[in-house]
Amino acid sequence: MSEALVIRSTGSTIGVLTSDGATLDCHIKGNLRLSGIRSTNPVAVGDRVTVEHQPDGTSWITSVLPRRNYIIRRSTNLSKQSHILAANIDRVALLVTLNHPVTSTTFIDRVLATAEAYSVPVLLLFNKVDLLDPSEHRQLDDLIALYTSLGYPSLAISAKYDDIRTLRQQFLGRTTLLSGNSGVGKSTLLNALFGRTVTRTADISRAHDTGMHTTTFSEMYFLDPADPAGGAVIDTPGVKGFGTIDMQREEVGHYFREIFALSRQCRYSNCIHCGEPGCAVLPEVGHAIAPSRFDSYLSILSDLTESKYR
Ligand SMILES: Nc1nc2c(ncn2[C@@H]2O[C@H](COP(=O)(O)OP(=O)(O)OP(=O)(O)O)[C@@H](O)[C@H]2O)c(=O)[nH]1
Ligand SMILES: [Mg+2]
Ligand SMILES: [Zn+2]
Repeated sequence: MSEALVIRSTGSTIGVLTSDGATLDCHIKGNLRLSGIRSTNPVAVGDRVTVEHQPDGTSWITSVLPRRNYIIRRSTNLSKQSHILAANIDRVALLVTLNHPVTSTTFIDRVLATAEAYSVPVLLLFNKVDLLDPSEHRQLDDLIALYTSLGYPSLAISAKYDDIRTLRQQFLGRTTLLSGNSGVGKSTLLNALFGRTVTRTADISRAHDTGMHTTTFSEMYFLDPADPAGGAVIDTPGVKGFGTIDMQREEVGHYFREIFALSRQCRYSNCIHCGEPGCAVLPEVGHAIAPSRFDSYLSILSDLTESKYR
């Protein structure tokens, strides 16, 4: 029995890094699926696990050590099944593109709300800025101003063309989960960080202007292979929707920083800001609260209502 770090999850086998620096493919003990939170994957990249070696040469993951944190998403907004994207991470780097493909603000805000719920910091990377026309550049400036004002560090980048040296600093000494829609450039950024091709990338579809789901499983890469603490980046398959996990209706506002701040002045502590008397939030939509943020808030609320009546 030994301890190991999960660095690759393909579904059927799990790649781990053992304490003596070897990589190993493991199977998962069947009873592991029954324990813990209800998710499609009992073991995620970033997990620390115990491994048992069998006489026939196979290795089995027998338990998952307690997680410092994790990021979980539901496959669709209304699905009951959830999936752990990664565990024990220091930060999520969310890649978004204004165009080619379009990342919706609802998607951004759902990821941010989930990260708030699990207390994981987020870095917003607006990628492919080389493709933007002047009016899109203004839109980009507005979004960066909005998210920076909310306390989310936000950078405009071009993973394909930028000199990556400055950006590399952001990834040193911590474990970062790369997330975002398919085709936004997660794997391109990863390759740029390494200065060589470590993983496959592909052009987005010309017909649909969407990604091709090129990355099919999650994998952790170490910036300095000799030093796992020097910085790790987890590349993940692009996701379409980002279903938030089950929460109480009055809890949703806690995960939108500006809504939460104002909600302390609502007359009722369980106000959901949908027209209750004495609400301090609703009158501020379009003023202190960006309409796009309030729309995202409402979209999560409506998921909760729908799933309740199904
Ligand atoms: N113009 C431009 N193209 C980029 C940039 N970054 C990535 N791309 C291109 O976008 C396409 C998709 O990039 P990928 O890195 O495969 O995207 P991904 O996010 O890993 O996609 P999935 O693995 O499907 O989730 C590729 O053709 C890249 O060359 C950029 O900064 N500018
Ligand atoms: Mg990829
Ligand atoms: Zn209110």
